[in-house]
Amino acid sequence: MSEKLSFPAGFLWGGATAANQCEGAYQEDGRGLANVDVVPIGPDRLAIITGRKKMFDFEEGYFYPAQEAIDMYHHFKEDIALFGEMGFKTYRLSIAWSRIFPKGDELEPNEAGLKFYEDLFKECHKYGIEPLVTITHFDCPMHLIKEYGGWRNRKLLEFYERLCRTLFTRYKGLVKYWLTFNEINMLLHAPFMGAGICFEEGENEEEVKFQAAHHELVASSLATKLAHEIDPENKVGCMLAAGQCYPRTCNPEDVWQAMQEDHENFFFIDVQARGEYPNYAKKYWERLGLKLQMTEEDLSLLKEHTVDFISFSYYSSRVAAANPEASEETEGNVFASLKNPYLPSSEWGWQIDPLGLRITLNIIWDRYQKPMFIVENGLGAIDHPDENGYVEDDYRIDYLAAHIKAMRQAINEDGVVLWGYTTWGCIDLVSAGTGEMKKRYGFIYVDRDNEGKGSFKRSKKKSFYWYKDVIASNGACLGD
Ligand code: P53
Repeated sequence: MSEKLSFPAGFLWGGATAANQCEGAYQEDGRGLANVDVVPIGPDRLAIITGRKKMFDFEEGYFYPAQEAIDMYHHFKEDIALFGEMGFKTYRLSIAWSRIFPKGDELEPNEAGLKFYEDLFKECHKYGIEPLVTITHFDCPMHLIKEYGGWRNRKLLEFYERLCRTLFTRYKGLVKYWLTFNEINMLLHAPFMGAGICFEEGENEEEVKFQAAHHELVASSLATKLAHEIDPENKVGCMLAAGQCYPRTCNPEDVWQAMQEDHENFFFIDVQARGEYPNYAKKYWERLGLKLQMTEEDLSLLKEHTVDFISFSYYSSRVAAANPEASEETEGNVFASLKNPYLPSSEWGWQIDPLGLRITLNIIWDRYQKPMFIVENGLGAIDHPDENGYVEDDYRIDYLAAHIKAMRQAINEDGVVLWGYTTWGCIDLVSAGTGEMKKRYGFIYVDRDNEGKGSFKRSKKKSFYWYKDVIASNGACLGD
């Protein structure tokens, strides 16, 4: 086999999900309510996830897709068997914090919740699948939001640390790859989802967001410290919603704007990978007059406990301009961008840019020189199953093939270090952005619709067999 066509030996192929988007069973076995439960499908969703509309409990007249999601809580054995059949080497999933600590501030964990994930991890190992665990994927117990205001409050550090200690101790030997916070930079764009923050009338929103960011960053360092102490085998990563920002033109004003927007996102990873706040951030806070509370001890934790690897999601590149017109914006994404006229778009207006993945990999590698892990990538599309649930999803295969080739080039031709690749929503699940089921990413079709109807039946799509071949040939079957 030509070396150029293959991935490095031991490359971790797999798929990714998040607890709130697939588990359902939101009240089972002592689980507590979380922010992610009370975000409905429909026109109010965006205002709620961005912290502008307060919804702290279920309200009449709304549908909440996370309550049942795809009921993976009761289907996980069947689902992991299907991942095993595809040959997954790794499966990225997240822990629902409120299964482990239902309110978040208890001293003792909920055994039923711990047992659920223990069984799940054991099931993975049956098939030689290494779990890759996101400690928090946009979830925060509601009690911590109502009582403490979410991550704006320093008390969250203590609760998160307890969660981490519990997980690292209990799952020692079962899990060695950990991610501290999913898409940590999303906190700035969707603060209720990213940090359990709902803004109060008249408060300084920037100050609240960056204070919460500081708390999450210190929490991430604490987690890294603990993970290494409890088991030196543990590898801890940060997680960025990535996608290089291109300037709309070569006008230096546009280039400057694109650089500013990249800084907003790299800010988090600069801290997690390099151990200190970048000067551009300190200057920004100074200009805005933000007063952030941080201790010397916080800063030394950040310095001493940087991450082992850098993981990121990649769906698209972005475009920025100094003087954009509102009409040029792409639709349907909390992660705003201008339209790139050179690229096609998905049915949800997300632009498709495989070369952008190679560019993003190179930029991140140049910036940090730490091993990388692509933990989300994929195409959300409308599927048309036949009577057996079979979907001829060539559009999804084309998207993934092009992105896999781009990352193969980044590894084999550019020399970046990439540990693995997990496609997003390897089994159809609820969309984080819109709450829809109709926006599907999976190799496995799930019979469930936007209104909550369907049998939860799983069936294999064409891409299921395709991805199986990709993994079995370690990427070589894709050809040039
Ligand atoms: P969906 C946008 C909006 C919300 C979450 O997104 C996002 C993004 C993309 O940058 O991030 C991730 O479901 C997230 C997943 C999510 C996935 O993108 O809106 O980590 O939870 O499902 C895809 O199509």
